[in-house]
Amino acid sequence: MSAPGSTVSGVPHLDVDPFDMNFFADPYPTHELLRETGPVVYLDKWKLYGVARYAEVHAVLNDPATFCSSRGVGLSDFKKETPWRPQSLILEADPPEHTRTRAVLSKVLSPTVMKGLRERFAAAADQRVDALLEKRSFDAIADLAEAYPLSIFPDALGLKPEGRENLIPYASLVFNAFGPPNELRKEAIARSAPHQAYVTAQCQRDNLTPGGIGACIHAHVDDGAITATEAPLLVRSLLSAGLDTTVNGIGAAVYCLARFPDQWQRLRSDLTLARNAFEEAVRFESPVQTFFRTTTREVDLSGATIGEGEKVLMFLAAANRDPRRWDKPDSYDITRRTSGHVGYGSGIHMCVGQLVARLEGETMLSALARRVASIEITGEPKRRFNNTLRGLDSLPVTISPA
Ligand code: 4IA
Repeated sequence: MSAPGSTVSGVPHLDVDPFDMNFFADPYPTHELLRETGPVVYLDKWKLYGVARYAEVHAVLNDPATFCSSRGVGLSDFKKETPWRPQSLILEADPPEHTRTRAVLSKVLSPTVMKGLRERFAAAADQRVDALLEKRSFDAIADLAEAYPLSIFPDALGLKPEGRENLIPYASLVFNAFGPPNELRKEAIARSAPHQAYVTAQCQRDNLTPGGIGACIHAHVDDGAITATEAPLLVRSLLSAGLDTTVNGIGAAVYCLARFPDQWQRLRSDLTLARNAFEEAVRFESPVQTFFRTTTREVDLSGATIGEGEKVLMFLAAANRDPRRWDKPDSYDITRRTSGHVGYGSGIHMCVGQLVARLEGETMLSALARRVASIEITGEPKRRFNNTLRGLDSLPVTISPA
């Protein structure tokens, strides 16, 4: 006999859809329900297991042999369905294949490479903030969170100027496609042909400027680390994962600092907090909200039995606010010890571009804190709906000079 709402394997079922608009509008009550219902839950709507507590999210991320990525990190199981685009050689791969491709991206996004980018990023951030101080009133999403990464990241990769308007729509498609076959996913894929064509072409060696990160990936063909067929797909990973994520991360940070003026003043009085203020925004808002794994065998997870070939949805955002792990989880505190948050994942797949993200976040928040006295929200923030990304579509603000 099993209790009502419970299966024989002891996993409680919930009737919630974590991919619908009402959920996106305010996910926090549902995150709490998911965490408090049990360490593992089953969501009937999409036939998937869910984990929303920090301990289980961390455990799943750190057992890649049991919870694999090669069957896709979206709802679609690549063993049963053809992927909507050629499989990523890093995100959607397991060891040993993953280890080799990861090493290449790790090298081209290393601390040494960041040293070469820092001055350019800092100058572009200062320039962007100066331009915004001229306007005083602007949209913090379009004019700041999007404009700043767009002014540095495509150049750092070595993309030609034409066609860059495809980058954000392409990334938005990638993140919608991780979700279930709802309207967001179906419409994104239906409109995807021009964005896919653009990205595929820009990943070719001939289309990447010498000295850029894209060209550095191709250079690893010459030393035998990867093949000429693999290189364009690894460039594609940076085009997929490197822009919309930092747009939403910077958007989250500005939204936090505008909503919590005490934290803004704290940052202004100590610029060395800029990097942690960004990191805390990544914990607090979790721009990448969720990810899946697929079980490679039957497994016991915190007392729940999960069969082979099941999809497990990790609620990174809920783990990042789990009161079992965090003091005052719902407070944005720029002096918090943020290490251990899973906003960049954890384990062997943990964000390989995290140093670029942090460099962008730090340079922008530092530029703002040096030059701006106040950030006031002057209109209704509008949410942008995506199956994986959390962020705003517009955030009207007025700033005053320091
Ligand atoms: C890829 C998780 C997200 C940031 C991501 C998206 C796409 C890829 C990697 C990571 O295409 O490899």
